[in-house]
Amino acid sequence: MNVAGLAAHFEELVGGRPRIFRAPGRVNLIGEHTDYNDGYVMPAAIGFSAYVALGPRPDRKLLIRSEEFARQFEFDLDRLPQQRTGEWCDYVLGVAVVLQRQGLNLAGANLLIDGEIPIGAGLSSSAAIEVASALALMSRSEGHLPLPEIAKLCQTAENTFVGARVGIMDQFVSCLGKARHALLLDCRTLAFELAPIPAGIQLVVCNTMVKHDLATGTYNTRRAECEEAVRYFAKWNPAVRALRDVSVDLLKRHAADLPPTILKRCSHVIHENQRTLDAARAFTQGDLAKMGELMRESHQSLRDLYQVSCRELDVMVEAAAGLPGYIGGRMTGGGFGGCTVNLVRHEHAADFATRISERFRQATGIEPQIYICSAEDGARELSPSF
Ligand code: GAF
Repeated sequence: MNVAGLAAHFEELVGGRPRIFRAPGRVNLIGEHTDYNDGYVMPAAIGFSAYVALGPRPDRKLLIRSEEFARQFEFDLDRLPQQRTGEWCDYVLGVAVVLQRQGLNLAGANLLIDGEIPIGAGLSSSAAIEVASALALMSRSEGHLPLPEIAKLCQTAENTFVGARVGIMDQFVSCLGKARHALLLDCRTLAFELAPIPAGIQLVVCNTMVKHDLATGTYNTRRAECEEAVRYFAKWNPAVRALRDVSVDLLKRHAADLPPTILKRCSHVIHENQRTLDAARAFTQGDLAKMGELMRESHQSLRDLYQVSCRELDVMVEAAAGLPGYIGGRMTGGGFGGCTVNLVRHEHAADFATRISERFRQATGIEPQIYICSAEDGARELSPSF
């Protein structure tokens, strides 16, 4: 449904012209599973978005509907559930709860949510719904928060309410992404730089159609493994607060003493941080060969050391090799399914999409979806100009 269609449907269901808020999904070019280790990431916001249409209510109720799910939810703003319901509305409700906990006085509203980001594809449909909901709900309060604070608040909602211990990357780039740029983010300080995507390069996102679900165990297990490593290194150097503080040298010195699994996890994170900084430099200098090499190394490390890839993601990465215009690619996002991201020269992008689909289909029997994307702007209110 397009934005005008969403507004028309809102008018039909609820009456009155809504305000509409949009927040994009993202693709991460490099820097995977580094955000919750206080490290570096380099995502870009993409053209798939979540939309929230909002209209005021005279009472203190929050009515939440979706274009995708039949069930609708009604809550009393003075008695919002303080624990997740296990339903799709948790992403919106969690944001409302955290806004209230931060002292914002919310007012009654009807919300209609629409999303075009494939769910469970690792393109951050949840973060986009959270960010669009935060903008919408804040528009019914007197408070105003800057975008980095909104990103943090949405992350808190996902951590404490939904129960997925995600880092800050997805919410941050959904808020602050910029058209034609990737965003190099220091996840400790939230300082960021925009890295222009070289002219003539297209982001081709290939969906394996294998769904992943962050709230289920393995993601949180990886976080716990990183925390175990931090506890170990902090015994030797109390300045170590996160894997970000562990140098390659320190890692080498203690490699023999670490349990093998923990060694693999920290090797990935520590080298991935360096790769991300190197990639940002390569990108800015237009050194695409270097960028491609770093993306390939990142994938291998995620596959062999962090162990968050899966057969279909590996097949999709291998299927890109040697195709005309291909610069580099890797799995993107949390893993265990979802998408790969590929840098492809613009003039070859359509052909790349056709040929990688064929190769993937032959190897797996699965019909993939391929999205030829560009980097887009972060979240904002669309109305009244939509
Ligand atoms: C998911 C999480 F939401 C992010 O915070 C990040 O950890 C990513 O997985 C892995 O890099 O998208």
